[in-house]
Amino acid sequence: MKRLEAIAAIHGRLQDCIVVTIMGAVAAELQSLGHRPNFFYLQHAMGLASSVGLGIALSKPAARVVVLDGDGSVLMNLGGLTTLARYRPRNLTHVVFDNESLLSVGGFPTATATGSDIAGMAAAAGIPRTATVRTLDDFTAAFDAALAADDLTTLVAKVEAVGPAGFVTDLGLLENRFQFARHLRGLPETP
Ligand SMILES: Cc1ncc(C[n+]2csc(CCOP(=O)(O)OP(=O)(O)O)c2C)c(N)n1
Repeated sequence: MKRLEAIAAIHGRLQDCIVVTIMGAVAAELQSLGHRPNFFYLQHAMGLASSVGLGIALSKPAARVVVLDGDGSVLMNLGGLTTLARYRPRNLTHVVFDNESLLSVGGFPTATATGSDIAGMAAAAGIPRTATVRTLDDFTAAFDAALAADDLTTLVAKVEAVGPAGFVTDLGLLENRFQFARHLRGLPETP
């Protein structure tokens, strides 16, 4: 499965969610499929997309929050999994695209290439719903099930280590930051 195909398969569903991505390849791929004011690309702060998603999910319980993460990023902030489990926001779906690689900085292998199991670590941290999927059909079914389940989910999608040719887009960091903040301010705080 290619990550771009996986994001394309759920892009329609993301219109109605708050979406936070990590930097680099994922951010550029999502933007290439169509940017929305409800999409925020967390540039540079590697490992903290799930933490930003957690804060938004807790402060906007009526919103459905989706984090698009990477294996290298999750491995840099494993404590983030325990914090997610501790607060258990039922409106948060944490997708980890596991390409077993730090693709955005040259493709060095991560520990998942030698067997470390992110879904297993998420389950051990106390995240109630976890799964690992390897095909596009399984990914879309598991993603839809996560949205429908209304509980905290970490969904690991094993994907090929391929990405876009470049990661720089014409959406400036500050433009994205202010647009996204305006979007959040317009959302209700209670369900
Ligand atoms: C604290 C910190 N260290 C290093 C980097 C450089 N960096 C940017 S993207 C990236 C790799 C991210 O890997 P992963 O989450 O697996 O996503 P992928 O690039 O494979 O899509 C690295 C190391 C950074 N942005 N921040």
